[in-house]
Order: sequence, then C-alpha cells, then structure tokens
Amino acid sequence: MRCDGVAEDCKDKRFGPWTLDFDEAFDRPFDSRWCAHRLGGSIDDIFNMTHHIAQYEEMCIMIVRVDAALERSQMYAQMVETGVTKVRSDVALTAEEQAFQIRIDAGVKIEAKDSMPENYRKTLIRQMSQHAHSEIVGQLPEANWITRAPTLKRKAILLAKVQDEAGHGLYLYSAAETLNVTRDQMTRDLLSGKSKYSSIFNYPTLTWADMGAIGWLVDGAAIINQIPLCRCSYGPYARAMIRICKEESFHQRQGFDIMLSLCRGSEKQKAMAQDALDRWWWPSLMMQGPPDAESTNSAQSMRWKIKLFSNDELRQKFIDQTVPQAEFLGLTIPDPELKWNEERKSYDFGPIQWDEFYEVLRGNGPCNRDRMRTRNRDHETGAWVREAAMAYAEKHERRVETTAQEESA
Ligand code: FAQ
Repeated sequence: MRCDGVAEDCKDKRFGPWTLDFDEAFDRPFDSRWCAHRLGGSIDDIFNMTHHIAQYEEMCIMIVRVDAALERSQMYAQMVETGVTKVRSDVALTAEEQAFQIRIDAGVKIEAKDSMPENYRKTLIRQMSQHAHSEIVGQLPEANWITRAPTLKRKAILLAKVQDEAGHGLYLYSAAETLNVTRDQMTRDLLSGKSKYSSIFNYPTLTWADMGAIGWLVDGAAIINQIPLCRCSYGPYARAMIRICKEESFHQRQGFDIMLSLCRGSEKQKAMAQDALDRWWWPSLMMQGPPDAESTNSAQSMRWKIKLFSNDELRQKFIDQTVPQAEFLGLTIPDPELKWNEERKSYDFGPIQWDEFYEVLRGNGPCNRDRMRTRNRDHETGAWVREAAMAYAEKHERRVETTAQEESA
C-alpha cells in the first residue's frame, strides 16, 4: 500500500511531497537513514518530524520491541500465580497441552487445522469475535457525522474510513470462522447482548471534533493494541491484523489531521477540539482493558502468546505516545496528575474511574442501549441483502453444476 501526501501542515516546511510504501516499511525495523532517504530530508530532520511519520515510526519501533518482548515473555511461561488468574504449571498440563505449549514457546504459528487445546480455541473465539463486533459497532458513532461533515473532502474521507472499519470486521469474522464457529453464531451473540464489544463505542459523538478525537485517540489506542497482535500465535488472526493495522494507521492520522485543522482555526474551533479531548481521553485509556491485577484473561492469553503485552503496558505506551502529540496540538490532557517521570522514562498519570468502565460493560454506558437497538434494526432491515446474496450463490452453484453436467454429457 502506498501513500502520497504533501506535508502542508508539517512543523518543518522542508518536508515537501512525500510517499511511504507501507508494505516496505512494515518489513523493516525503524531506520532513520532509510526514512531520511524516503522522505527527502537529513537524518537530523527525521527527529524533528511531526505527525506525518509519527505513526509509521511507532509501527516500526513497536515491531522491534515486540521481537524483544517475545523473548521476554518466556518469563510468563514460568508464571503460576498472577494474583488474580491461575495459570497451570507445566507439570499440571496434559502431554498434549505440554506439546502445544512447547510449540507456542518456540514461536510456531498455530494454524486452523492444527490441534489446539479447547480453551485456546475458545479464548481466541471470544477475543476475535469481540474484536470483530467492535469494528462493526464502531462504525456507528462516526457514521453519525457522515452527512454533517464540514467539506466534501472530509465527507469522502470519513465515508472511506467507516467502510474500512466494516472491512476489518469482515476479515476478523472470517479469521474467527477458521476456529469452527459460524459468522451467524457470532452475529447472534452480538445482537442478543451475549458477546461484548469495545466499551469506547458506547460514548456519544456530539461535535465534528469528535471525529478528530476518535481517529487520533481511539484508532491510536487500537493500533497500540493491534500491532502486537500481528505477531500473535494464531496465524489467521495475526495475518488479518497486518492489513488492519496498515489501515488503522491512516485512520489515526486523519483524526490527528482534523484536530490539527481545528487547533489552527478559530478560538471556537480550538475549544471544540479541547472539549473532544476532554471527553474522549479517559474512555480511550479504558479501551486497553481493566488494570492487570483485575484482568481475568491476561495471564493465560499471554502464556499462549495471544496477547504479547499486558493491558497496563499497552495503556502506558499509548499515554507516552499521545502526550507529545497533544502538546504539538496545543491541547491540554485533562489529567492534573499527568507528569513525566524521568526515572521510568514514562508519564505518571491520575487514577482511572474503573467504576465507569464496569458500568459501561454492564450495559449502562451513555449509548449502550442505543447502539444495540441500531445494530439490531440494521440487521433486520438488511435481511433482504443476505437473502439476495444467498439466492445469487444458489443460482451460481446451479449454473456451475449444469455446465459441468453438460460438459460431461
Ligand atoms: N471493552 O481479562 P481482560 C477499534 C472485558 S477495535 C469491553 O483484560 P482480555 C477499531 C474482556 O472482554 C477495539 N470489554 O480481557 C476502531 C473481559 O471480559 P470477558 C477493540 C472489555 O480479552 C476504531 C473482561 O473485560 N479491540 O477500536 C474491554 O484479555 C475506531 C476482563 O478483561 C480489540 O478488541 C473493553 N475495552 O483483554 C473501530 C483488540 N476491555 O470476555 C471503529 C483485541 C476488557 O472475559 C472506529 N482484544 N474487556 O467476558 C484485546 O486485545 C483484548 O481482548 C483486550 C481485553 C485488551 C481488549
């Protein structure tokens, strides 16, 4: 995938038109010399670059870190008691489970037809279907603004982004289907409320600035979580995530671009951007899941390398990446306790309102009921599309059969 652009709103005007080849970028660790060459600046310039490559750098750096973490994660394989969830020690595993764990520890990708412990399969179905549902329900808050986008260009971009999210849902449902669950079943579980989707999509989009905040913060948090998933142990999930991450990276940048335009606009526009940041900041931090001490699935998922980083590690990473971006925009993160910690080389931050998160998970967020009502309504009104697709598939199959019979006659 190639991307061309003009660094019109770059801090450093020396960066003229640029082109990035994300396929190429993905295959290599971060290399400032290569970046300088690709972007036509000097190596020193690379470090002065603003958001145009921030996400790209982030991707490359994370890939390198994931490699390191893969080695580091051996220590989770030793873990028996995490404080909340018990992970069985090697001796408590059956011979098949031990053999499976050895393959995982060796970094072997598990494929659909490989034998796997039933709980590994169930954990993947749970996480992947929740992930797919998040992409599908995640279209609703932004779709709300397609008809009210301020310019034709913004409308086209938003429309394309929302379509991308639908596509991500489809890749993920397809990847989950390799685990012997049907898409119909996963859809039924979403519509009945049995299956979860990300808490973040239960918040309302009140102004156009929310489109900026969602792209910048929500897609930004999603990427931090999803880049490591490109290296997760289940092959079909990992491969689906590679393409998704490439697209999410553009989504994040388009959100940042909206915020930048607002922040460089009138006082009123900048106030809109600040208001959106104020409302989306804390819910974005909650996206990475409960604190490690309360995360029921993390220990086992990390042992199986479905998750490569803990919820708290990803949250910290998101904060460390986003604070400088907020500073560049001239916006204030709504956290009086946010402070750089020189010793940890990370930001300290204030307490997260976990009660609010659990209320949203219980179905009591600002938009839970509305989202489920809309999703159910859309599923019903879309029945004719599914019926037409089925009728076409049957007709096509009959034609193929008839042609085959005619040819053999
Ligand atoms: N919302 O034990 P853990 C996107 C549940 S995609 C709701 O830590 P786990 C793209 C969790 O399911 C965003 N529920 O769980 C986009 C579990 O309940 P369960 C979605 C949550 O699985 C952008 C319980 O709490 N991304 O945004 C949440 O190890 C813009 C205990 O938690 C993914 O799904 C939450 N935030 O870790 C689209 C990525 N957090 O199932 C449109 C893949 C936790 O036992 C517009 N998923 N819970 O009943 C993951 O990486 C993991 O599932 C975590 C949670 C990290 C989300």
